[in-house]
Amino acid sequence: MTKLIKGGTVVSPTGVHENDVLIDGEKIVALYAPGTAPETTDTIDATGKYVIPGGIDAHTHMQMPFGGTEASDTFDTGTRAAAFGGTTTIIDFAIQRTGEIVQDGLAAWHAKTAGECHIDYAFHMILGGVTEDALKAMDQLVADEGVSSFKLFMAYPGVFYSDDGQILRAMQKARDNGAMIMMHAENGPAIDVLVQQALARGETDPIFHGLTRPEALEAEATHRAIQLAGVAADCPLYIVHLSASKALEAVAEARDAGRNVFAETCPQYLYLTLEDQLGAPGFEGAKWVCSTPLRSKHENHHRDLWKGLRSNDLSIVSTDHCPFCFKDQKDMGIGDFSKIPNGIGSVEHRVDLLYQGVVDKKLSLARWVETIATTPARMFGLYPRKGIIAPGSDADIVLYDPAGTTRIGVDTHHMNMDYSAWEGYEIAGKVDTVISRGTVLVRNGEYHGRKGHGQYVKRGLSTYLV
Ligand code: DUC
Ligand code: ZN
Ligand code: ZN
Repeated sequence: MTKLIKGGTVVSPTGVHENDVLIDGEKIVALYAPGTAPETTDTIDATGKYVIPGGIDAHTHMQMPFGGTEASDTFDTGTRAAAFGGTTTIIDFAIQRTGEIVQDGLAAWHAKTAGECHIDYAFHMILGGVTEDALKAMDQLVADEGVSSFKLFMAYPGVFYSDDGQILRAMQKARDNGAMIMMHAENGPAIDVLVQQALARGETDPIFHGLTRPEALEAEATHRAIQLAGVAADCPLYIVHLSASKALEAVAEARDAGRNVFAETCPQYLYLTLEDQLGAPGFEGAKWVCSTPLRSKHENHHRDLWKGLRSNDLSIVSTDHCPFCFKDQKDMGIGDFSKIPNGIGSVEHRVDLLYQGVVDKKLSLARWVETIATTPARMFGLYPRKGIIAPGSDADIVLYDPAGTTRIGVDTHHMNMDYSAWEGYEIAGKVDTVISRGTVLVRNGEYHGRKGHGQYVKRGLSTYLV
């Protein structure tokens, strides 16, 4: 069964071209100069639209157990919402809890996802305990399971935390088997001291979540992670959810030195602030409690992060989608900010929020596509199957309408959340059509996809290393 996407403007990391795209079954088979494609009965008119590779969100936490509750999007609701927003692949984090066998943690994520996803999915593995067995399991996951990246935490002592010795051992293992170490870079033990001191002073409002996680403790941990990866013979290192200028400086310095050090940021760190959101009156700020935290508008974080995206010191924009409802979840922290479950939900809005950066002349079209689709695929071993519009690649394609408008709000979003962290945002652009492996999931705002369409994708090693 062939399908022709006709009359659109194909955007790739190398630029913008007028091309018609021929799909056969689940694959892209050819690109044609306008008017030169063979006749097909099934044609999608893309006149006036950008034709881009389906978005890849490399950092999600669907139904993640956290902070005494569970992230409110299931794999069903979260991947459907992702599809509405132009994302056709997620990489979610399977979890090995401390004391648990790594493979059991992975099996639990396969059980949660089987038959539930609307779009394709892959896994990173969170290591909650770097033991001899866990180190051996890293080899097995890379060789057999299609899991080629492992997340460690310098934060959350007593939950996911790894000390420097454990981190170094995991990095040495990754250096040997080719995997990527992903790092939550915040100095958890120091943060915990600040949290206890704040609570003892009666500082319980959500804004103190941000004030007890200062930039210096993100920058310090980022720097330390980079040094440890250097000791592990330049083990590939990827800093997740980077939020602060000084952490970015540490990444930029390593990259200038030619190191295999990479970082992502998330939309919340590009648009939202400590004062305006986390500092909202009363308990309202809980909606924006996430870690790393939102940063001060009186510093230059937004400016620096957009610049980092242009210069490729920030390679990817992921969401760290970890939604909690306000009622019965976020409100667990009334009177004690440290009990607010950490996380923001944005999986539906990443493609739009980054397109707004194109409209605002902060990113080129090519860089938009690169940061939301192509580099995630290359970084995490999905390329060229995904992340590019090219013959042989999966037909994961989004038609994006630059003349459209997207209004974000709880009444219209598809995520399982009782509020929107982006309420009232209006984007000068709109997802028009979403295609996953040749199947139309979204067209003209209507949903044609189904639970179970999404398949597990085994990943190879990163093809982004220097
Ligand atoms: N940060 C969050 O905001 N939520 C889940 C875990 C994390 O590191
Ligand atoms: Zn994290
Ligand atoms: Zn996360």
